[in-house]
Amino acid sequence: MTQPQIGIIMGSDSDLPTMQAAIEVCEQFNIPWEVAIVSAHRTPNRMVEYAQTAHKRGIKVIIAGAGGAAHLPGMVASLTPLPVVGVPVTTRQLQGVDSLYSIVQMPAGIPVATVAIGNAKNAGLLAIQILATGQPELLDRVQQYRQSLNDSVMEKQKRLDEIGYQKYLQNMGQ
Ligand code: RP5
Repeated sequence: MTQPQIGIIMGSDSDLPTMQAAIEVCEQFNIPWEVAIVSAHRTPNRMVEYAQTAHKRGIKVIIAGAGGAAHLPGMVASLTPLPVVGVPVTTRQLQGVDSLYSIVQMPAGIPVATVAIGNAKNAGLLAIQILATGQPELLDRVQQYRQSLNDSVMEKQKRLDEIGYQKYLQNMGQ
């Protein structure tokens, strides 16, 4: 089994459908990952253990997702020298604004790189880009990914020019 380089953790299994997108990015770039349920409130000792040992096990970046009183990313950041990417998970009552505010407002000295509410895909990409600073081959693949985004927009423009905006909207189901 290859040593995981990206650790993906979340406060509850109810966060997994959101965090799945980060796992998929790791798989897309063929970077070994691990996933764990680590709750700041329900398993505080496990959180401390995970955060203090991750770098010793070869993890290079931690992605931490949590919702509501989302203390996991910040607390993990306080316990690890690794970069931590925080994912605010959408909540029913406050739509994830609570999670965002909990994660993003870190005190100076202990940063968490916070992505948009529910955007675990960007968390995965950010983790890949952090890794890629020390891996030229991975950096090339990030460039290729960016080129594919560019190509897909240009394809859409071509189709828009060909069929016009009304048909384009119909094809979009609007
Ligand atoms: C947080 O509480 C978790 O990150 C999750 O987003 C939220 C709700 O957890 P469950 O009650 O669904 O386990 O700690």
